[in-house]
Amino acid sequence: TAKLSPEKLLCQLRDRVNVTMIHGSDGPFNTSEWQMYLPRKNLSQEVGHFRQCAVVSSAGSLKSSHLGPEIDTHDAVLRFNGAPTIGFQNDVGEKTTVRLVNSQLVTVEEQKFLTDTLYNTGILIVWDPAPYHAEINEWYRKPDYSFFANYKVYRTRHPEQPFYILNPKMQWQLWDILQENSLEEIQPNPPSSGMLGIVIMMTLCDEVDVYEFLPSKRQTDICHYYQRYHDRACTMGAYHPLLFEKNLVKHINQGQNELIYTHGKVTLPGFRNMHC
Ligand code: NCC
Repeated sequence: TAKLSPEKLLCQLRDRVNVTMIHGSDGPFNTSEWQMYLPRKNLSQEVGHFRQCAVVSSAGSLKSSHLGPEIDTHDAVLRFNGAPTIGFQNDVGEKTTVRLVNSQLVTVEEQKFLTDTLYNTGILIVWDPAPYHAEINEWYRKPDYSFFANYKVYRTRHPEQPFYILNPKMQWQLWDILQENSLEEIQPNPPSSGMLGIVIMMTLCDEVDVYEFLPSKRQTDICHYYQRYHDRACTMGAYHPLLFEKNLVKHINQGQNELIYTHGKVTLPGFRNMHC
């Protein structure tokens, strides 16, 4: 269904999706109070750049995949929300370099973001659904979840751990490209953490292997590899335009199709290695 060639689509992603983190010099965050909480270094100053990266979805189809050792050979690994490694190393590996979490997880008490040691490894990035192409000021006054308070608490307790707030402009720049390349109208909700994480890693890495975002032969109604809960919407999408995200990723895959079936694996180029 995609309208552009894979090469053109990759260039659109590179040139139109601005992957930045909120910095102390940005809009309403340029107060002396916020300077105490936001990381001083920007993300690329913090991590430099990576050669081979892995993005590990949280899908139930990772169960019994034995992909752990392969995932751990990457220089950097990105995981999502509360996805654990302990007890699941054989299927998902044990390395966590970046963890992308949504603002609901950071805000809602029951999610235990402030106390679960799962969150204390790697670089954290939080994102929050913003109104379509809203200015940062407008979003700041009315975020989808009021995560700023817990962000500050976490930063006070773990001042050495890099913890970024994703600039909310990115989600709609990406959504516009998803919409332009789909024949149907997409629900006006931001992309999933999965899709955001893939594009974040394309900015930091030479090459990105994504696991079980496109489901393998192990596809299942089990939502997460770490829970018993069944829901097809986890794979197909309900709130997030997941199906459209997956079509787009399939279109730009540079790996063999067979590896989708066997490993749930797609390979995407990093933006720095693309010639547009
Ligand atoms: O489930 P979630 O996503 O944390 O999964 C992370 C990313 O993995 C991909 N995925 C997941 C399951 C599956 N069967 N197939 C997949 O492809 C998706 O790309 C997904 O984004 C989110 O995107 O932030 C989401 O977060 C959860 C939940 O908030 C967190 O896990 C914290 O508890 C949302 N679930 C609910 O709100 C009930 C989910 O809709 C989106």
